[in-house]
Amino acid sequence: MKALDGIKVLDFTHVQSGPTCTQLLGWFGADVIKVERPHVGDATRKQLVDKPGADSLYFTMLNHNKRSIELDSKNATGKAVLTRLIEESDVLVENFAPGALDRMGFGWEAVHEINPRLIMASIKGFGAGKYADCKVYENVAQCTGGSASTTGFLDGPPLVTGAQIGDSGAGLHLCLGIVTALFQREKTGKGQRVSVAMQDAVLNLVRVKMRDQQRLAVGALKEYSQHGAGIPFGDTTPRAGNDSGGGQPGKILKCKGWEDDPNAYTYFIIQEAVWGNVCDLIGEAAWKTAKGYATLPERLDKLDEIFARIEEWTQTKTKFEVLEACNPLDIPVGPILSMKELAEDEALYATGTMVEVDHPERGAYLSVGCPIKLSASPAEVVRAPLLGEHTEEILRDLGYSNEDINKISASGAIGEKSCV
Ligand code: CAO
Repeated sequence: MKALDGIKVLDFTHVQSGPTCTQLLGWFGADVIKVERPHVGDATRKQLVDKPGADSLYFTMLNHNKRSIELDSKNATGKAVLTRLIEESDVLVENFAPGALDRMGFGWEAVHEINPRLIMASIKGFGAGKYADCKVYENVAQCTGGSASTTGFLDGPPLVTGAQIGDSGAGLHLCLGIVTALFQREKTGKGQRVSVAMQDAVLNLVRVKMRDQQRLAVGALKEYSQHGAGIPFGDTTPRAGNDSGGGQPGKILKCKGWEDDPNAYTYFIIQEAVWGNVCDLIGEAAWKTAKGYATLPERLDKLDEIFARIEEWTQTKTKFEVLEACNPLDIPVGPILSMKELAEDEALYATGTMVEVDHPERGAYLSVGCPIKLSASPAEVVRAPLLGEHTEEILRDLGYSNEDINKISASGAIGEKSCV
């Protein structure tokens, strides 16, 4: 048994943000039915193609544990089938451009009337307001949600991050909203709307930078190395490079081999509780008691000098030797792991965080499995569906006969399918 066994999800999502959400629901055990335009499908099926003719990794890695139905939701017969699907579903998830669902005739009022128990969950780029009509992609959300302005180095331009906080971040937020709405429905029997704006999701994830925005009003952000460098702060949270910016100063430092290996670096945190251990490790025992170094507030204007000294030490070790030396001393460090190293990390396969999946068109490929581990509902990764692979099966589940399916096919609503 899986946590969401018996929950039917009508998956009207595409690209990355929505599919991330419905993939999670599938991993938790929901029956996720992905509705795709006949012959076309989710655009990502044919984006970044690495094997001609096969669905791309872009698509397959975001659409595990789903069934696919080809259905034209603008065709009259297709609309009738969609109405049947809505009647049978618990959740409808979509991330179309603003207004697209209304133009199809399946806006909130319409679906709520068809099935008052249905939870309708949507991702848009922005919430209500002046930008509500905009189409939005990942980096637009990172820029408009405050992340880009606070990422990068002080003397460089704003920077987007590789973590897909706009798309996958919005998908995660939406998933939590859906499960919460399902929980509330247990008590009320009623569905509701769940909405997540990508801008809001990003802003939530850079909440600490809004904290710093307010602290600026009362003076310098002393945990930023900018303070020690004597560079004045302006009126907005600055880019802080690799500073932690939190209560425990940290920085990315070079390790042995950095000249040739772009990832021979470690993150190094000088946690207050183990300051003495850090001093002993790098051969600066005098700093433990020296005026200007002994306590964190005294040290804040010397972070660059202190990290430069620690880096002299880290450069004598590989990033893994740094970890081995620091871990027993409770000094938190993080080797910079490349995608290649992660793809080869056996421990991640043992927990199911990395998986190898077989696919009829692609053969075996690697994917990231479910990062949320439920002890009584372990996720098993099932390959992504081919376009329309389950059209007939889903129509039969709805009670349609061979004759019905032939008629639906003849209407053009599901592409060419014939049943004898
Ligand atoms: N049958 C018939 N028509 C269908 C269909 C189906 N099964 N599925 C989709 N369509 C139609 C839609 O109704 C829409 O038609 P109209 O514009 O005529 O109403 C059309 O396909 C295109 O949908 P779209 O506008 O959502 O797609 P797009 O490629 O133009 O825009 C995106 C993509 C992502 C920018 C936009 O969907 C969006 O802003 N979504 C919300 C924010 C979001 O999730 N962004 C993250 C994307 S990942 O980086």
